[in-house]
Amino acid sequence: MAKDSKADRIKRMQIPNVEIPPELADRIPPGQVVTDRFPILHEGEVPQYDMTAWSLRVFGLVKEEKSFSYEQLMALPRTQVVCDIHCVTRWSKLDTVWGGILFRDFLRLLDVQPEGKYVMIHADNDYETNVPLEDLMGDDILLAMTFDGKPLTQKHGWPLRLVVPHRYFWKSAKWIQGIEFMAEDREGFWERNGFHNVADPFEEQRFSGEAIPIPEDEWVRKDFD
Ligand SMILES: Nc1nc2c(c(=O)[nH]1)N[C@H]1C(S)=C(S)[C@@H](COP(=O)(O)O)O[C@H]1N2
Ligand SMILES: [Mo]
Repeated sequence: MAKDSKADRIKRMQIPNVEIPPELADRIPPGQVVTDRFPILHEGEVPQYDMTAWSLRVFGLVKEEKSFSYEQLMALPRTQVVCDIHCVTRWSKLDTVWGGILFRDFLRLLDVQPEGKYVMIHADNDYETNVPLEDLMGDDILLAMTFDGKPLTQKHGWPLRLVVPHRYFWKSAKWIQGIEFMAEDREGFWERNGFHNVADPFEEQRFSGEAIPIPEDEWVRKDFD
């Protein structure tokens, strides 16, 4: 891991004394701050796409590799999910409204081999994040196309992003390009760089190394909608 990695910087930050309204207490994971705004966080530049050339590629332990055009995905049945989201940099946003394809429904279009128990999400810009398949089977896991009833903005992942509300939000990859099924778990980008492999916000699984409950307010200085 790099010497002054993001995980190291987060570990060094001071713990603010945050008051949580009692009626929301059980929805806010330890060490999180609620925001009404929508922070924009990612590595690299917002990608631009030629949608006639865009596709979502499914590969790895599937009987048959498949590529889905945007049109094909648009034609699939949609589900709406209302959920709370939690970023490892300490912000949580409650009651976010997403629309898209339920991952579980999408899976029915694929022939995943029985050994394909782990998933790597491939996204721009060379972003990867890993999730066990089991964690993608819930009724709130989306390949999302809309936020608040409108198409995703480019900064929030248009045309397609994953939404995995029960994990820190870095697992909710924006600008998805590929879904790989694997027999063994493999670490994604942040998972290789000091962050927890599982990333359950309620267990405060922020870092792989020492689990120091120290907040970060880095996101406050970032872009918002
Ligand atoms: N492709 C890609 N997806 C990504 C990231 C990224 O750097 N690249 N950052 C993750 C992180 S750390 C967070 S908190 C959320 C932020 O999503 P938002 O910008 O829509 O709030 O995207 C996640 N998905
Ligand atoms: Mo994040």
